[in-house]
Amino acid sequence: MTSKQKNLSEYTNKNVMDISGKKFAVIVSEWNEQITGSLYSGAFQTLLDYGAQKSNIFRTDVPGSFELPPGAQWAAQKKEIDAVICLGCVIQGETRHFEFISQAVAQGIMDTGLKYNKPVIFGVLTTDTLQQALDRAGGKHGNKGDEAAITAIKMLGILHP
Ligand code: DLZ
Repeated sequence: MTSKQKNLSEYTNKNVMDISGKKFAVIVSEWNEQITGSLYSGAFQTLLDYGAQKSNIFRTDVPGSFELPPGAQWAAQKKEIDAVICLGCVIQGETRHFEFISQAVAQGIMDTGLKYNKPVIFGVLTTDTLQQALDRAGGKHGNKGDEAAITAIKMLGILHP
């Protein structure tokens, strides 16, 4: 359930580190691309709003959310990349695929961040329905892509001030 207090899409504090020279890799899942495209638009615009250069934002698409961890690892190991943002959307189906994918992706993304000591952000929606995903990809609950970008910036300030 989205908590109003924790909705970083409404985060307005611009007193964050200077990211004009920082390079961001954004790994985007093609599965549920209507949703992940909106997440990307939100993340991209938020990075620009906070001072990132357009030429310092590098998008790479992967087939599904399950492929986000290897995509993140590929990006995180590059010296020039400062932070990685992973965007995906896993929607509950009739089988247990949802649990396997969500768990593996969350763990893989966490492991990658710890391994490379860089922000590697989990911008993956895990919802019961398409409508819940739409609500969180530019709908009534904001855009989790914005939140993922803000989280990357905040973690950069903590890990590499
Ligand atoms: C196979 C699959 C299914 C059923 N559902 C989703 C989903 O809701 N969201 C998502 O991002 N990907 C899904 N996939 C694809 C897997 O992530 C992965 O691409 C394939 O299992 C191949 O490894």
